[in-house]
Amino acid sequence: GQHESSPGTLAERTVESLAKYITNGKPKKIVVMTGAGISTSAGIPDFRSPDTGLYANLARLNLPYAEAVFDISYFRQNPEPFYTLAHELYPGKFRPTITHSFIRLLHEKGLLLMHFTQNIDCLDREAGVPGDKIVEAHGSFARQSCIDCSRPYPQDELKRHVDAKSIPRCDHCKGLVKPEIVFFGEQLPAEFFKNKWLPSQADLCIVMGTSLTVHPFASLPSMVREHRPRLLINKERVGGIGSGPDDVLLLGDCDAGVRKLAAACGWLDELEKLWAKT
Ligand code: CNA
Repeated sequence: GQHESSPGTLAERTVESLAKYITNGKPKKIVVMTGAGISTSAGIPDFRSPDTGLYANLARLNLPYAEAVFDISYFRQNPEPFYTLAHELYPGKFRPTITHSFIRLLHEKGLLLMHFTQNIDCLDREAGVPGDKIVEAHGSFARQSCIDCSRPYPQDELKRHVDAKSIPRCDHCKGLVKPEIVFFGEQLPAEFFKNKWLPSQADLCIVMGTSLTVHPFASLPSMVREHRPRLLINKERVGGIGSGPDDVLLLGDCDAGVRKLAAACGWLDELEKLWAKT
């Protein structure tokens, strides 16, 4: 076939070849990039999957357009749809997936350079990935503040409001309080810009569960240097990954793809045990 004498780093563009590359004893730096698709099996809907995605199910919130629920100028006028959603999605209700545990396993093996995630669900932390190995590119529910005076707001107070489906307001200026998740029209956190060059240092990049449609996150995989393999584990092909001589595709469910890769590396038992303890 045309890949038999591939000019790339991998002998073949297969999971088996990739597993040999990962486990060949030479130190490896792996950058993982993820999105909502790694949390759907935990029960958290993604945005863009037809039928099951949030955007397909927002009609009940009477929004002018689906993205309005995460639009900062819309939120100023009408914070209720966002807080309805926050009530459903607030961390603590969901168990990390085996894909989250796989990212932790990479860390325990000393292979994880950084996990860049667009997710706001904190499931990577809950799976035991340390905070200094995570860039929450779109923020998270871990902090909240006033959208006018920027004063921080106590976590337990916010949680009370989210549970009660009421709208929290700043104690100082009465401005609206919002979890520090990045809305459309808002700047990404400084930690994203501080770390976004890291993919250029990676020996391997693993992209999972993202449509790669939100910028600037979507440009991270293109920062990986030539001849460094890129693996895509996703239901659909995205971001042009799959055409390079060292691109490997595992199309389908993330958890199944991660199990396949772990098995090829000889880590499957270890991974299942790690996940069972989570
Ligand atoms: P998206 O645009 O909804 O894309 C999800 C991608 O994952 C699609 O390509 C799907 O085909 C794919 N996918 C879905 N389920 C699976 C699965 N089980 N196995 C493999 N692939 C699957 O989501 P993105 O993350 O790319 O979009 C960026 C937004 C979504 C970010 O701003 C997030 O904050 C936001 N979001 C986050 C969460 C969360 O924190 N869990 C949930 C919903 C949306």
